[in-house]
Amino acid sequence: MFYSDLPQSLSVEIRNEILLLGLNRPEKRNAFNDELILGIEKVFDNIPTAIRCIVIYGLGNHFSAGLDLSELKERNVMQGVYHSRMWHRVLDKVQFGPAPVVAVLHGAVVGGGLELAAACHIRVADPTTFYALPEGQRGIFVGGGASVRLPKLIGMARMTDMMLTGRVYKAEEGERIGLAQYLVDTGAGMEKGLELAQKIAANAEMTNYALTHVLPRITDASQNEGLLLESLMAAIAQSAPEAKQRLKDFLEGRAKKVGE
Ligand code: 1HE
Repeated sequence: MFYSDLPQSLSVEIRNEILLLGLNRPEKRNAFNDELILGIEKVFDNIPTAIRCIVIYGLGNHFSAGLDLSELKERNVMQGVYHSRMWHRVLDKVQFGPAPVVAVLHGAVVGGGLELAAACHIRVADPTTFYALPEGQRGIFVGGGASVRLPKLIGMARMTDMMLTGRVYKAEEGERIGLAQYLVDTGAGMEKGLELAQKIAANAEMTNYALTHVLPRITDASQNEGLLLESLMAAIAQSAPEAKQRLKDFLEGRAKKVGE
């Protein structure tokens, strides 16, 4: 079995081409101790090759309360750097793993919980969801990649406000500013997450790779380099046999039209 040595605080279920990864520490509001974050790394290091999409969700009433503050012991500067770099390593594996990741959000999505959500490719929220970066109020700074990933979602000014003032974004506002791409009815997040995961799993593998690995590099690149990367990716994608088949299916009336 792929995941025999996972901590109890994670639950893994495989449904055909979709892997469901549950944060399962509800008594601590799915706060991330090192065991939990390293468990996520183990999962992403060993995604079975048949998996085409991953769905991350939280058990209990919250997605995640962020870093487990009880583990914040006296660290010297270098230990602090390595701890943050460990989070970076793990969340890079989430963002740049073998399959797109959908986060199904509800309740608290705060601190490191928001950093994990930001590393995912699609975020689905329900009306119970709220977003915050309490690091500002706790006297610390983000360390799990928020300063790189969040400004890309909501802009630097909003992240600065969240940390300077403790501002909490509710679900509806969060969807409007780009924290989530979807807002669904209370309790309907998983259904929507799975529906999206099935669509993603049906894409050509190269399309999903281009969107999860190449697009973020293009947006980080200069215009000149980005446009060149886009041309190279476009040419590689269109020459793949699966793309040729999909184009043929459309031209011969076998493929769905846009919106169908
Ligand atoms: C925790 C944590 C935690 C809950 N670390 N133990 N994150 C925060 O600053 C968020 C802190 N948590 C909260 O504000 C609230 O817990 C919630 C709004 C998320 C949920 O409230 P509620 O009323 O449902 O739960 P609770 O009663 O506050 O918590 C239940 C238990 O979980 C309680 O423990 P108990 O032993 O008394 O039952 C809490 O102490 C515990 N708990 N959250 C440790 N975060 C890579 S760097 C990232 C830096 C950060 O993420 S900083 C942000 C930290």
